Amino acid sequence: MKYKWFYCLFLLPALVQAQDPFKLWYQQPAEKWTEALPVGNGRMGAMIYGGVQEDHLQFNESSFWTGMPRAYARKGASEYLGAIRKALLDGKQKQADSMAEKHFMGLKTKEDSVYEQERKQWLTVVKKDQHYAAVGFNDASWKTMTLPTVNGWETAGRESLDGAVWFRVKFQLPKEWVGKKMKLDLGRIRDVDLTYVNGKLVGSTESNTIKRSYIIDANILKEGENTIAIQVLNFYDKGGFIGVKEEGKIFVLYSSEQNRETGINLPLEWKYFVQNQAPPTVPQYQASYQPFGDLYVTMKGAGHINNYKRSLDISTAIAHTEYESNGVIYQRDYIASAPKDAIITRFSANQSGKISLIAKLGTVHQQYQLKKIDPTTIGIFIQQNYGILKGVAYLRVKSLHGKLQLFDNRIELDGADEAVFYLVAATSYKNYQDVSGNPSAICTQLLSSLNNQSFDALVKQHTKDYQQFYQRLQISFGKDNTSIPTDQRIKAFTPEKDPQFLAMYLQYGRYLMLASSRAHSKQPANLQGIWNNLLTPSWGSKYTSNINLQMNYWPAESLNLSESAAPLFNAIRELSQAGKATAQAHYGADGWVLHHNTDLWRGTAPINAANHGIWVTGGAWLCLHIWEHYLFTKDNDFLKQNYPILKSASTFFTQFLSRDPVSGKLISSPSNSPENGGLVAGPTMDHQIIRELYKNTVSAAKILGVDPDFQQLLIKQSGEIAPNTIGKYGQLQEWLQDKDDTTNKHRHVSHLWGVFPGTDIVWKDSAMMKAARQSLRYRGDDGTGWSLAWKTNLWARFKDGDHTLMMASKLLSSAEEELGTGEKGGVYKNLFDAHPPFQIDGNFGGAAGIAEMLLQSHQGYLEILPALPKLLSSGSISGLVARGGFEVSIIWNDGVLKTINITSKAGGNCKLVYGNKQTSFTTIKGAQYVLDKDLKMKL
Ligand code: FUC
Repeated sequence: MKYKWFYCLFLLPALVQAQDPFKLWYQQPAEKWTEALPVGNGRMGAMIYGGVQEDHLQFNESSFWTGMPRAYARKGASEYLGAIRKALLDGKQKQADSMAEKHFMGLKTKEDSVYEQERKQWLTVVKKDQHYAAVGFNDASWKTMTLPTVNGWETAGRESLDGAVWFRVKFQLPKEWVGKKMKLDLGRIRDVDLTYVNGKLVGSTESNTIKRSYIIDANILKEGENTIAIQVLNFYDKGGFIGVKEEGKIFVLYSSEQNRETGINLPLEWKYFVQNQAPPTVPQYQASYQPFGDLYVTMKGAGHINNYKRSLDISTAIAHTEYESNGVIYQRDYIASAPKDAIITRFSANQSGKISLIAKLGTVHQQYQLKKIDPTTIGIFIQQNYGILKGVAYLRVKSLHGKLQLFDNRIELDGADEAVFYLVAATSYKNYQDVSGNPSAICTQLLSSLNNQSFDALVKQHTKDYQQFYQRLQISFGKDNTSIPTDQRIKAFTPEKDPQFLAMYLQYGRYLMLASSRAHSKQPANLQGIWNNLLTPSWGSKYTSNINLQMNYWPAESLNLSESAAPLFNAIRELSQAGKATAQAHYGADGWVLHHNTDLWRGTAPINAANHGIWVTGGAWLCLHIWEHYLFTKDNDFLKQNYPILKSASTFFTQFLSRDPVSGKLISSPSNSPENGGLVAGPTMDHQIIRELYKNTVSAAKILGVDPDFQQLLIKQSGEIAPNTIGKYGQLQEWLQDKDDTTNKHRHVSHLWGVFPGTDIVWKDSAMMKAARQSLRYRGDDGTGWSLAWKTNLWARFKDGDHTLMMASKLLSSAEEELGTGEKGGVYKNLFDAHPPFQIDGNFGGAAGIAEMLLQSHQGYLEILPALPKLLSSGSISGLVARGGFEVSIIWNDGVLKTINITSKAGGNCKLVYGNKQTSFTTIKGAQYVLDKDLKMKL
């Protein structure tokens, strides 16, 4: 019955269907960031716009964050723990919340009271100097800005500008308006404005939300030229004139007796002057991931263009742009090489001497220097406004023929046959406690390791490296729609017409994983993977650990990219150290704890607000990834190395859990059911996670033969934790009390954690499974990107293939509404997941969910095609991985299994279930087993 691998090799070609490379492609350059194509090597990432006259690569480096090493836990917080718990048990949620808000949140970069003082002082200084408002002030030397700046300074060439900025404009008052009381509308201004007309203060407001509308007395205005001067004071992010969304008139002056439509438009070109750009820094709970730099390549003399195309081949990880101009075909290839840890791009043409260009480095950070490093290299040196880290990037050019000149701020090349650019970047970050790195030295060393190798050789090395992972898994769902560009394909997508798009989405998830999380990067994929162009990205582009960070790694094991989880394990190890201080300060407990967010500096204390920041099971959930890595790989050394992390996490809960006087059960308090319902005692999700942590810690201890007493303690406590409960609507209760609101469509489905990704609720307890399913029905089928992805996985675990497919298809719908400017959960043109805005968890969770339809292995056996939708009735997949260390290939046809091929990577027993059939056999490490639709071993 046992088959050595060489016996079965001949069967493999049948399983792995030949297919076209998976490509994203477009007929026009990217206009928006979410149209640009992402490349990455785990540590560096870039977004490629592919413009003809000017190409733009916006690039990132995974350790470039704001902030610095510091303490996050609030000493003395634990003194309030008892009182907060008691208030919750007494039903006084508001009181518990305000006490927690005051005494239990983690530390910010500075205390709010200190900041208020600094802010007051700064305002006094900058407000003192108002002579810029005078009518006679000469503003000839000031620069010009077009207003409004709807997205803040960032779109007006004044990125990262915080501080005091003066604006001036002149306008003509018609004769017939003289003597009238007027109104001046300016829209929203961030954060404070002092508005003057002809030197007189007419209004001042401090608010991000109030639209400025000021009355101007008749005696202030005069016929002919009048002057408006505004001092704008901005403290953090998106300063300036941000709030004019109405069509038609923007800055309007009108008679106070009439409506604004009768008014005159003020000019939109304003003079401006930066008076002071050092306001006190705003306190932050955690740091933000930062953009690094930009490479701009301007093509000299680009004429009329034909046949433009840009693409990203995810089977080779090569991006490409090409077009024809004046009979010459121009080509650009881009790779993010992991072996060389560099982004490399080649500009070439099919005729010699046609490459003439100017290449420049830039950044959205305000403090930077440009410098020629050597005859073929320029560099950029960046200092952040809000952090300690320095960033350095070097750009080296290697050209074929032509005239090459380098200056501090640019590379100029004329009449060359081709140009290859090597871009490397590094920061002074060494680890979360050490920022003594030398980024220039790292850049020099990275460039020297390129060793003068040809572009073709580097591409070959890159492709080989990438494909060793990528090619492990192949998938086909049949029909596709690749003949139309990807932006149109998204709009045309239905699973009937283009099932292969779902296969591509799965592979794209794998591509993004390899691009944003590789062992050498040390940093896990954050909320945006590795790609970010904003100084103040949504949620800081950090690591939210109440679903998002974990979801990023859902596909890592099952989709055969186990090595990509290495940065996550690195982060967990560091968090398990950093989280000890929080466990002590906030709970007086041993072990480690992580709340709902973390950052580069491994903050573990509660942040944002008591109603969702005090949530204790972020670290315990991360421990599931350690255990699952073991289950999928059976790597005993890994388990041994990481067991102390599980033990320490469990230790925390053995001391943290408290007794509910009503039920007598152990409960988690204070906490919340993310991010729904506020601060409570005993949310269901926590109990599921803690039970799972205990179970896995006990299993690990048993395998390693250690800690028998501790095992007993965990087993005993586990039985005392408040159990899952079915409520009055047949739902799985989200809280201790039966208080679920069946109309609540909240994006988090936290109490279903036990169904997926956990295993606290499985089909063995079909009543509980059905209650969980009922809860999901109540929550509905809509959601943010990641919420759709979670629901995809849940419906797969409920074994409802058609519902699963419906959810996955929603994930693949266009995020950009046809009409208007709205966005919803779905995909952007570059197939990035939209929360909205862009958040990468949906890409990863969605990829995992598609696989979950085809194979599940969380119940102690491999279930084949557990949730196959009717519309995916024929297909094949090879290289899926199941718990137990089995690599699985499946072919199915007309909704029926045809063949399974299993490679045992660790030996051991293999139990298979397909429909109502099952079989079980002992495997030998390295051997392959082929079975038919009846689960009979094939000869
Ligand atoms: C959690 C979610 C939000 C968002 C944020 C990054 O707080 O509730 O929807 O995804 O993380």
